[in-house]
Amino acid sequence: MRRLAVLVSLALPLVLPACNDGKLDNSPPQKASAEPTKPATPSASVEAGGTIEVKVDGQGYHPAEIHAPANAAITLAFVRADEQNCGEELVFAGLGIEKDLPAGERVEVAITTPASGEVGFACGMNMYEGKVVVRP
Ligand SMILES: [Cu+2]
Repeated sequence: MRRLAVLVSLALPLVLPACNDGKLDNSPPQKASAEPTKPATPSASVEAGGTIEVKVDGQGYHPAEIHAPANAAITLAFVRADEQNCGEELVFAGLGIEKDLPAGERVEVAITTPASGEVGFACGMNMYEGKVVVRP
């Protein structure tokens, strides 16, 4: 009698392919763009006979754009908070108005708006610019 020896070779090498060469990227996607928190040119309105205060600082005039009715008497009250800016001269070139703005003082400029268009003002070097825009 012959015994059949069943040899079962378990020596089968398991070769796992090294397929995972990718690096996991779990970083969050970048936000496309931050929303602006304030408009580039802050504006404000004044009515006929009214006064609007305009602050002057190192960034220019605030507001830099003032909406007003046509043919209206309005007053702009400029307040230059400190010396840390170059707003000491104020020029309304189209109206022939020039004023000094001493720091800490309130300087009122009375104008009459035109029938349409806008009236620009600037510092003596044209670095800061503002305008009164006539409402249509
Ligand atoms: Cu200037």
